[in-house]
Amino acid sequence: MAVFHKENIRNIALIGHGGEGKTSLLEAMLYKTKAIDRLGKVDDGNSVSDYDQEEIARKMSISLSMAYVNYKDYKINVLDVPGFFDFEGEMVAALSVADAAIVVTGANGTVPVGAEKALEYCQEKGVPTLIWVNGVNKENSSFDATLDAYKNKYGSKVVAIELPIMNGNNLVGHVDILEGKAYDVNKAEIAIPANLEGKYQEEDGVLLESVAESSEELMEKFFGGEEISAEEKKAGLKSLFVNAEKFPVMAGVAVGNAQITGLLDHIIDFFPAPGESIKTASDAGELVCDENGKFVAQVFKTIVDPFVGKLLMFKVLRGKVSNGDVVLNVEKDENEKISSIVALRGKKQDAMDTIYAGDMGAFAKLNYTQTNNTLCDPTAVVKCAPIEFPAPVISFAVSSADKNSEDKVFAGLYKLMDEDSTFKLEKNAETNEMILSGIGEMQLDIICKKVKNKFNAKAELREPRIAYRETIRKMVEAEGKHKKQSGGAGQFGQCSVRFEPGAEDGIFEFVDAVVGGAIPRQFIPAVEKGLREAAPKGIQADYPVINIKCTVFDGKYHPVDSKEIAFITAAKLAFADGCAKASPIFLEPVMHVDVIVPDNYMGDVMGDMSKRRGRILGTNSVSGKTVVSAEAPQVELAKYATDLRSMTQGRGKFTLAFERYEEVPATQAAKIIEDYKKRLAAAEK
Ligand SMILES: Nc1nc2c(ncn2[C@@H]2O[C@H](COP(=O)(O)OP(=O)(O)OP(=O)(O)O)[C@@H](O)[C@H]2O)c(=O)[nH]1
Ligand SMILES: [Mg+2]
Repeated sequence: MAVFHKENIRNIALIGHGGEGKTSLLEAMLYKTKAIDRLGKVDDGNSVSDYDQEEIARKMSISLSMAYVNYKDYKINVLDVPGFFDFEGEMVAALSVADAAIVVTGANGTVPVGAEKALEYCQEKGVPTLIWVNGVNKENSSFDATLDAYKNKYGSKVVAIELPIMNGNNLVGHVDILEGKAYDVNKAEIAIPANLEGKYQEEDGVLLESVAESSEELMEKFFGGEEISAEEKKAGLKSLFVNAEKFPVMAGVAVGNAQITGLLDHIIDFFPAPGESIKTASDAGELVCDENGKFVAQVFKTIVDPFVGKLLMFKVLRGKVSNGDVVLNVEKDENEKISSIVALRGKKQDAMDTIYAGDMGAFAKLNYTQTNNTLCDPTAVVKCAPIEFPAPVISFAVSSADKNSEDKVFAGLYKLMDEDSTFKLEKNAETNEMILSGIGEMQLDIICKKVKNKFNAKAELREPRIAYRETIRKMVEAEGKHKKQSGGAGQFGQCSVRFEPGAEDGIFEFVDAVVGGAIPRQFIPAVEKGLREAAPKGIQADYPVINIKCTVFDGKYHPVDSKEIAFITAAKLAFADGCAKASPIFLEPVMHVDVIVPDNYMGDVMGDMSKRRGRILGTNSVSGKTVVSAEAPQVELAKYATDLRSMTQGRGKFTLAFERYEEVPATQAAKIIEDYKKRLAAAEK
């Protein structure tokens, strides 16, 4: 394959709301540049970038995929990002390496939430973003209404650079506002259609005003009424675009006789080359994209294939890498020998010898490397700033449907974790459950499907158990007596214990107040041991008892039959009897929640919190959004990620942190006991 240097490389991410045509647009780019000889369709399951079994089944992207497009003398690396909210991590990964983004948006006159979130993220990170109004051939579509919707939301940041020329539902050409010319679909110049003249003048005015902002010189020309040439317009808008100050808007069609050539041209002449827009941070400061420097690359995505092994997508940030090189994995502190570099087109791999700074590819056959690792020249160690993936917000307990394939389920899940940095698998030591956490229910469901497809084992999800605690509210005294005299040596131990709320360490306190040898000294530790063993096993259910003080103050013994084990058992009996009478209660974990929503959702969020037994602590305004701070029981927040998403159409975010334990109300306590009995019954079966 031809070798590409940074001037001739463009790295772009296709992002936006789900189902607006990102994957189709990439397919069209490949088709129009003759990389493929027929235009695949997402719906037919034969597109280049939606190749995974689950993507084909669901007719949607679920994982970031990469394909290079050769156009003129350029290599355009396109990252096709899934739009559905659960896969936000894929967008974060793509935008950590892309030098620009294209928000693909339908032509139905609205700004969908996915596009809004994508633009917000790009603005936050300073990623140059073009808006591609897709599917102008669809019934009832309107480019003008869509442009207006974006202008209403983003004001003068939005600048049309092309107008589609429609004949009914057919796209037959476009007006290039930068050049002030019109072209048909074969790029032959035509007159600007009379019905578009007015619109063209209007948008050209917006464009000129925008361009004037790019330099003093153009500003003077603009106000002086002097003509600004097409070249000046292009250069001015390019610098505003590259600085993420303006969103140029174009339109087209990604299916059928796809119309996207204008986009390809703009990608090569308008979009930033690597290093021109996004700066790469590292522990040694900014990394300058220079192929003569020492090698540094960052791995931004891993694909796991049970047969082929792992494929690691990377971007070379400095220097170059060739087969045969030995590089250092900085995070793992291990050397890796590079032996298989490929360029990807969906699942298709094209072997490469060398990749230069600014370009992307994938490594196969590495031993230690994972997503978010830096690979570098061992003589110039530097660590890239890590990609900050979104933290998990929803959890389920995961188990194997079939007891015999438990190992396979967990091994599969651990392997898939390489592929998706936004889910975690952890054992909850307290409830003894394996907890699978992620961004949304669909993501976790798909992970389980992948375990089935790729590792042939069935994983099951259920709501996780809450780590309740138990305690007592009253002081009581109780007696425990253990006596056994059937055959052989007997056993005898008896103790009187006072149980009361409160413990020095907040968990368990033991006091020996036995006088006069009612229990001989050597058996006091046995009493303590019995009580300490009983406490973690619960009172009304099987949750650990905390904040309890146990004072042994009396007892009886037998000179022959008293043994350690007899006092341990007696103490346990005293514990069960005493605590049951001491007004036992359950305690539940209460979480601190910060919910970040656009202002107009504040009321809904607060109302909903009170239905969850939540307490509002306050509200705050942060960069145009409201932060609602509240406390609510963990059990009421189990599916908050899903509920908040539907309450805010996906615009809300939240963080959770454990705050403290609090008493469970009686109705809730009854449920806990019922659940415990069910578990007991199930365990007996
Ligand atoms: N008429 C028309 N349909 C289109 C166009 N582009 C895409 N579609 C259809 O829209 C649907 C969704 O297209 P995709 O390419 O899968 O959209 P996506 O943005 O990749 O979706 P996600 O990956 O799920 O976010 C498919 O049925 C496409 O055939 C277009 O330009 N015109
Ligand atoms: Mg897609």
